[in-house]
Amino acid sequence: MSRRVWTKEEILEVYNRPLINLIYDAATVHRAHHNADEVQVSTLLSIKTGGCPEDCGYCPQAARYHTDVQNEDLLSLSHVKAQALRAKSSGSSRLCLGAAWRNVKDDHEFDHVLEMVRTINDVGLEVCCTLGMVTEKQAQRLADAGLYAYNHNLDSSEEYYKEIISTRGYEDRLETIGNVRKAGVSVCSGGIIGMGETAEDRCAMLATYAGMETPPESIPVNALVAVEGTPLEDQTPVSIWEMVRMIATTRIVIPDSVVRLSAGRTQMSDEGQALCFMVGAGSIFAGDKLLTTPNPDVNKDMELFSILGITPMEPYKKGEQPKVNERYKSNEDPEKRIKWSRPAHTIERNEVKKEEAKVKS
Ligand code: SAM
Ligand code: DTB
Ligand code: SF4
Repeated sequence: MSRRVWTKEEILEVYNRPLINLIYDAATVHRAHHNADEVQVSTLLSIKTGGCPEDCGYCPQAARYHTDVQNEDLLSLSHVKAQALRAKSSGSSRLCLGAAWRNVKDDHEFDHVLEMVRTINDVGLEVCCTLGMVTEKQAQRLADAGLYAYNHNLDSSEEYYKEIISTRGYEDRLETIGNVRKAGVSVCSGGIIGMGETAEDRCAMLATYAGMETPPESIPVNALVAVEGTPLEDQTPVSIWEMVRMIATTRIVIPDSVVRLSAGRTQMSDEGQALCFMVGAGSIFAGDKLLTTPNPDVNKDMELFSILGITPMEPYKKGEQPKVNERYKSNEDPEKRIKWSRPAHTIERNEVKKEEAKVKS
């Protein structure tokens, strides 16, 4: 069945419907396309924190803003594995690794991230990464290491984006999303509300997503977390009604994607979050920290799930577990991998040791 094409104006009409009707319409669409009593839960882990060269106006990790974020180097593999096991035991089906990078570089740090991806995939959790811009080849390497999803947000409309970020363009973001898609990795891409944008900007961003050949499988809707020291520190927090409108509108115009109720939940009441689930939110980030800012306690989230009769979704409910490609089991770029040019070559000393071991056993 072909999908409906939505113009920005049509989406705005949906967004501006009387709220009581919008809630009903979105809840109806949600139930026609999804299991409304199941919510997917992801844990976020900042694997490389702060010191980012970009100027995203909302971000506490940009080096040029003076926030309280302490820079941290890439985490160790054992730390990441411990966090993966912890996330799994607390009910998450996905671990999302975030790095304060402009883009991925083909260096030893990327090799290390590939190791992290393999390790988490082995633990039986879906693995998501958000590492900035990626080339098609890098996205393929992540896929071959067992990556399930990649997060890269458009953040706002193309027009308003320019007010928020100057160090890379909307086109760059679209290109990364395309590269992820070509690598066969599930796309997670959404935006932030509360940055001073208009309802038209929010709907224009949704029109871009709805118009994609394949819209993102996951669409995070973040409410700005206004962090002291960033250019957006004085933004008035969005009301819960705006969040409900945004989630409901996303639900109606992109019915098959999973809408993620993302940053900003510490400011929301249980009842407000319940409305978000009602109108179409099908996933959340759990754990007491997002990347650098606070998030509700996971026990509190599970209590709310229990009140609402929601169960956390099992991993791989919406897609198969990625297979690790044998060719990429080594850290090195296959094209640069050194070939053993003397396979028949033997070293006498080693042969003697082998013989000695045989005699002893
Ligand atoms: N550096 C990578 C990038 O920009 O793609 C990955 C990490 S970045 C922190 C991921 C996303 O987090 C951003 O695109 C933005 O949508 C969201 N984000 C960052 N700071 C935020 C804030 N203060 N409030 C809400 N969302 C935020
Ligand atoms: C997304 O859309 N929201 C998450 C995730 N993708 C990476 C990040 C929210 C970050 C909020 C600010 C912080 O904690 O630093
Ligand atoms: Fe850097 Fe990502 Fe923050 Fe932008 S959002 S400053 S790219 S960490």
